[in-house]
Order: sequence, then structure tokens, then C-alpha cells
Amino acid sequence: MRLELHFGDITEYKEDCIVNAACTSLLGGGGVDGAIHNAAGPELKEFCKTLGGCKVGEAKLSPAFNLPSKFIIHTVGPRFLFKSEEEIQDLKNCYLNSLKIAKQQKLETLVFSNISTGVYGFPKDLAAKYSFEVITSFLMENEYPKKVILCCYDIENLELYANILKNNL
Ligand code: AR6
Repeated sequence: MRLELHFGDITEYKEDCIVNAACTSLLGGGGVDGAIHNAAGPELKEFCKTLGGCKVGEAKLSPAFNLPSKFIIHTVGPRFLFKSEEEIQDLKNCYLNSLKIAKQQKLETLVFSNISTGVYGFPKDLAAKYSFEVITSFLMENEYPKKVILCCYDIENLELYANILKNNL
């Protein structure tokens, strides 16, 4: 199985790379971003200052410093404001661009947080559906990453993905 569903804290994973739901400055914030910056330590913020920010839908790589994983991909999800096609495409691009970095870097395992489904208010059911579509089609066409873990931190996301997996795998 190249796709796994987990319930847990992404900062505790010891894998090649975790994916952060960041903000455009890449300098930290609340939610999973705050948890990752806290656990990685102040060096992460210093490194991120050199990255020149990140646009919505794009993704950038950093070391993971004090975290057990090796790398962090920071991607900036869309706010769900206008329920527009552009916002949906931006969310898909977060997943796609993170997967492309994992492929370029030959990362074995990539652990995704549920991008945009917290502070940014993207409906969890839609985010689960679109992320599942992007991840499964990428895995079918590419050797790397070898494995993707969907790391849920709330029961609603866990149940939504569990239903999708049950119906599609
Ligand atoms: N491990 C795994 N998932 C987590 C963790 C954790 N430790 N903590 C929260 N989540 P959010 P967004 C889940 O708000 O909606 C920040 O301030 C959480 O349950 O972290 O993309 C940034 O700086 C939710 O499902 O990210 C941005 O300004 C998911 O992470 C803004 O929030 C995403 O929720 C980004 O908002």
C-alpha cells in the first residue's frame, strides 16, 4: 500500500518529509504551522527567512531541524472565500507541488497534514476529495514518493478520508 491514513501529530513522525500548512511569509503561525515551528526550533524560522516567502498553491523545502523527520515541505493553502474554481485549483496545486518536490528529491515517504482545513476554512469533505484525487493519480504515474501518509489531527478529517479510501481502493 502506497497510501496510508493515520491519526496523529505530524511533529512526531520520523519519516523523510512532512508537509506543513504554512502562510505566505513562511515565518510561522498557528495550527499545524505553529506546532511544526515550535517543535523544529528557532533555526527553522531563520532558514525560512531565506526562502523569500511562498505563493498560494506553491511549495518550498526546508530541513526539519529538531524534528524527527528529515525535511519539511511548506505549502500555502487557499482560504476558502469565494468557493471558486481558482481556490480549488490552488488546493490541488499544494498537493501536486509538494509531490513534485518529493519526486525531485527522491523522498521515500511524505506525510501530509490536512492543508487549508483549519484556519483557512476549506470544507473538509472537498479538501479530502481533491487531495485524494491528486495524490492517487500522482502515485500511479511516479515512483517517488514511495509512500504517502495522510496525517489527520481531527476525527472529521479521519472519517472523511476513511470513507474515500473504503470506496476507492
Ligand atoms: N499535526 C497534524 N495536523 C495538525 C496539527 C498537528 N500537530 N495541528 C493542527 N493540525 P491549520 P490551514 C491540522 O489551521 O487551514 C496557520 O496560522 C488541523 O486539524 O493548521 O491551512 C498558518 O500560518 C487541520 O485539519 O492550517 C496559516 O496562516 C489542519 O492541520 C494558516 O494557519 C490544517 O489546519 C493556514 O491555515
